[in-house]
Amino acid sequence: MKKQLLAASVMALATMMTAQNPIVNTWYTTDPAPMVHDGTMYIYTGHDEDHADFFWMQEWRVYSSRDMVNWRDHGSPLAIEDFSWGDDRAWAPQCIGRNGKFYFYVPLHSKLSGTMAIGVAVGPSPVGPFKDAIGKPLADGSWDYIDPTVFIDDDGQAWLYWGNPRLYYAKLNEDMVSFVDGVHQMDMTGLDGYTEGPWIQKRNGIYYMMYASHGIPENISYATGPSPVGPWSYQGVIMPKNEQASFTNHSGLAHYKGHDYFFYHTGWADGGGGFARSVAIKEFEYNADGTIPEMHADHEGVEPVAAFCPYARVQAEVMAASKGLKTQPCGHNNVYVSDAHNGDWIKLRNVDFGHDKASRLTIRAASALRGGRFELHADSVRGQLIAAVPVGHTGGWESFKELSTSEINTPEGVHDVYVVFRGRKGPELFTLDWWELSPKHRVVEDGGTGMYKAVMTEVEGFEAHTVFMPQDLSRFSAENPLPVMVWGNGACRNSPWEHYLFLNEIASHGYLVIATGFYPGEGDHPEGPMSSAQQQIESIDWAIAQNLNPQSPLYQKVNTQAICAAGMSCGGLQTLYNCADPRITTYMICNSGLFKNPAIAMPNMPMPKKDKLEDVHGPIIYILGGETDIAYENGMDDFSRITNVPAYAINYPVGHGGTYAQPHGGEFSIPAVAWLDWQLKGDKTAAKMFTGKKPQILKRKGWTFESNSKK
Ligand code: FUB
Repeated sequence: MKKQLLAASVMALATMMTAQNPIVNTWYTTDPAPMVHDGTMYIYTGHDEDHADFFWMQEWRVYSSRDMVNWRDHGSPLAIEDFSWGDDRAWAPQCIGRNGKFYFYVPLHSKLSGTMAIGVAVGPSPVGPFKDAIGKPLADGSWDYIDPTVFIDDDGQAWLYWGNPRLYYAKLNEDMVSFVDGVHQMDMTGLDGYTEGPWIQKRNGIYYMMYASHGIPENISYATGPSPVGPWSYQGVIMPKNEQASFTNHSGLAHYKGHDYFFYHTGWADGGGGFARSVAIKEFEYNADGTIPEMHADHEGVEPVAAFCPYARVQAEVMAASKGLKTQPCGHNNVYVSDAHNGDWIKLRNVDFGHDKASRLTIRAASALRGGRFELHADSVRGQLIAAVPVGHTGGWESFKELSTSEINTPEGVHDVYVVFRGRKGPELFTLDWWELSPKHRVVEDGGTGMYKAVMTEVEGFEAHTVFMPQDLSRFSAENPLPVMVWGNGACRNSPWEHYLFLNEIASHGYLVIATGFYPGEGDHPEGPMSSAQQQIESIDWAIAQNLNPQSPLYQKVNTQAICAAGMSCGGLQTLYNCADPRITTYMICNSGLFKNPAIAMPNMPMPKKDKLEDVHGPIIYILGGETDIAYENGMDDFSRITNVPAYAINYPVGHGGTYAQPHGGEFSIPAVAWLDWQLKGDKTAAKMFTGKKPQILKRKGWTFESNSKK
């Protein structure tokens, strides 16, 4: 018997570790209503209380995901207390956005009528904070009034539907919180077996009314029609009854990142059942004629539609699965993980470490008792240990402390990840707010072809900059310091992902290269707002500060008298915008030049006039992509105007994109390194690339060369 029990619990654990359904294991979640907003899938749910014997539900909850498998718990931004006129039964909700606000429609028991009513809350974001929008019910006075569903038709008319066992509807005014012409009863013809839980959607001009049917126990069925009010034609059962261990079922539909999903609820979480339900998801494809196929509840759930990045702060309440844990609110939209005992865990799926490494793991944890040990494992609860952090007594379950370790064993590529709580058997160990692997660094390619293998790194506290430098800084000193290049990106991107091979190559020749913009994770192209010219100035400030800071690994290793300001395309304009900075020694303008006709510039590009060139106070080189380079005319025009300093223009016929993305930055890296070696290190051999009767650049295939210097 003992053996059987053990086998059963091992099986249950194995299912928990592999199953994606139900999607939340910390609390019971019911009546899912999906909403896609701004690239994120949100699910609004009810919440069955633990150990309940009826739908004694007190609050609504919100979860979100960008990959469909790792779900963030946003806690409960709306509860019965938010409605002064309500006192019980926080049943099936739905939320929708309009004009920058979010309208959260809910059924609850009304103190005013003693029956059920429909309320509406409003908030500034999908996760609230929400407040009762009108201080009274939208519709009150009937036990039928449950389960609102809402949609906005293509003509801008919003519709609200609800009801059990009859279906009601109302047209919403543009304000979303009042009705155009009162409440109407739907003609139920074609809505065969209608019970409750309506879900309305429009697809390819067809209106779909999906609902729980023939209950209880309930199927999910649907009908279609040519208008928001029918007439409806019954289409059949989508999910048959008795398959998900809960006598109710409640469904929603959403299209996200090219996939179609069906949301429902089950009694499958630990201790689950008819009053302890949990949300599940199934992916499906519409049939060619627009009908919905029959589906069956399953434990497998859905596959990820995006990779999860482990290098941004990971909220502990983001989970693909968990064992033994709960979540707790702590202020608006802040949630932490609680109830952790020895062996409990959180799983994250499809976590992409790429080839980046982290230097530190920081966690935010608290304990009112003796704490325990935070462990991060790859692949399984006992898989490769990535890092571990001991947590001691902090004075309370919400007395959070940041704790860290620098012993990190970062795996490569894509893995599932487990946060495992370890400690004494029996007591609660510690609460966890978040964990973070930082800062990132990566050896790009083979570290570069120069004498000093380089590394690309993110620097803590130096927001929106990426640093490339030799890995072994012991080879540099006050006698042999690193010259500096500060770089602005093409299109004023706020990440050097287009140029990192080129920049890394330069660093491998013994340079400290500081690029404007966020560290580019592998395959990751951070976009965000455009960068500014000021970020290049911050790069110079940072290099100088490092040289003066005894705590910095670059202390007394930076040649602050040898600084090249450089940039590609828009980054070249940023460089020329900054050209008067007296700390700049030399300039490298790549695929760029001041606009002869500023009217055709991109918005927010710096657009100095041509007289700005008078502020250039050191040797300057234009590295252009030949006549097909969109910047060719502007760059060559700049070059022809510069007379007060040595100026060079070299062209390689590849167009505006240059060769930056080729291995080691391609052909452009050759003159770039030679220029820096000449200008910042005084290397006479390197100078030959640009000087003499036949500059060596002309011995390389494809290049043209011009100079204003007689030498
Ligand atoms: O969750 C309470 C009720 O159960 C809902 O309002 C119905 O749709 C059913 O799921």
